[in-house]
Amino acid sequence: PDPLAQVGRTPWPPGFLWGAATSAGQIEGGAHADGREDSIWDAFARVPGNVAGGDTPERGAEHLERMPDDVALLGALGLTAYRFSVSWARVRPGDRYRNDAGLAFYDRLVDELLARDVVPFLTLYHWDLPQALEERGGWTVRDTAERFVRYVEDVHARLGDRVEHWTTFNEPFCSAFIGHASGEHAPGRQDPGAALAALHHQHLAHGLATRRLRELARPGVPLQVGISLNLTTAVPADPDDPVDVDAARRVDALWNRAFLEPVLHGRYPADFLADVAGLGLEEVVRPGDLETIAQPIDFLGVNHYHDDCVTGHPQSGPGGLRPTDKVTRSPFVGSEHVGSVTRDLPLTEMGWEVHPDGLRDLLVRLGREHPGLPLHVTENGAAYADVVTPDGCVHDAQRAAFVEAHVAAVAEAVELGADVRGFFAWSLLDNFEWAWGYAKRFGIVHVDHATQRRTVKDSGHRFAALVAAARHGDQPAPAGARAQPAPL
Ligand code: GBH
Repeated sequence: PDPLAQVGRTPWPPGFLWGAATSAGQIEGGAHADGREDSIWDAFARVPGNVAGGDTPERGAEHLERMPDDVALLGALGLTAYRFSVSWARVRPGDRYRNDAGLAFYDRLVDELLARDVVPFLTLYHWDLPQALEERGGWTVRDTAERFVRYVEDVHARLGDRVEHWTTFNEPFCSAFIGHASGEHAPGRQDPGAALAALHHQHLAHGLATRRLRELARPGVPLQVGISLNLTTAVPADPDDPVDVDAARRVDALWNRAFLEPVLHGRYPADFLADVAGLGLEEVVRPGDLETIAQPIDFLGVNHYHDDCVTGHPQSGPGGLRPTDKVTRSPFVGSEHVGSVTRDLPLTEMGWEVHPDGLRDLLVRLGREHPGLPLHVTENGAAYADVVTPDGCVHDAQRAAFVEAHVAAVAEAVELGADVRGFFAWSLLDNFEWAWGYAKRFGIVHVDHATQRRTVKDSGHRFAALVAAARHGDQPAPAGARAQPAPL
């Protein structure tokens, strides 16, 4: 089927948000501008060996200075929403005081977005804890959850009159387990107990902040609060092997249900509790916490890149270790014997499987299992190398095909009844890809890291055409909404 025609026919809910996503620690740069102090990623990246090529987020994509031009790009692509995150270390340097100069940047960003009719979709925590708090125990201590609420109050005081969509956390799985168990991400700890404490304290911070945001809501300003989780479909490598079936159950528990169940239902799954028994979770959960965590939310953010085919016989699968696999500790606390295997699917440069049907099936399943909970695809995208031609064009045929296939998969999910309200491409810009530094590109807009020049890639043009088809269907696009913006 022709994807453009397909998305043009899809009954997208009114006001469906078509956006692109970024995060502060990956694009802003200005690590020490306007009084900002280190986040854990600034400190982590300075340690040799932690980030590929010795890259640091110091410059990012220099978005701090180039923000108006970047917002103009969103407009040129015909997007209706922008998902960005706020840097705690910019708003409360060292978590000591409210930094109005830091907040002023987000104030200007929101005004710039609204002036272009782009809906601001704000994330409060995308992995960048102030380093000063890490030195006091970071997410392993309960106090950090309380301090998070003070930070949220400062952000809301400045932006709450204009921002309707608030996401508390981005992928707490990664900050808990990749940050504290496998240690590939900041703060780089390798301690299962620390990972479980971080998991629980982020949940608690989510609940406390959600409750506080409701108290702070201003009359006449609608407020929608949610959380973005990286959810996956875990498939056993051999469906007839009970060891692999158990591995898939463990990954589903650790990756999906240890987040969905506390947030939506105020309980940790019983099988998850059994898998991590004795590793320290019991010591940090206090009476009443789970009630606090289960504040009603208005939407669930779904970040989806790939599914996972898993085995309980590590490295015994058909693929074994892939060239992109780094040999590190397992992020799977209590299930360290579980490993991933590669199926017969194309892979991106991250070594992640390309499987758009997985996104469709995940959205349909979430819709069935959690009726009444609107969904936003808050991230979806792919790392591939770009081909920059002498005439200044950037070709990325594989990413363009990836975007098209995934938008079509979301269209199918909508037709199958999933209540999806938005889709955000990861990412607007090539950026600091965490432990991979600038070596991996996810942008639909190319960034020349030497000159910071932006160029819309073929995938950006393709996404713009899909969005125009979705928004206007068979109707001609209104004047000013071009399906194929000229390269900028
Ligand atoms: C997102 O997370 C991030 O939100 C974003 O900042 C980032 O730039 C983007 O993706 C691209 O990486 O269990 O150790 O084998 C990525 C979601 C979830 C993908 C965990 C890799 C496997 C890690 N990730 N997954 S592991």
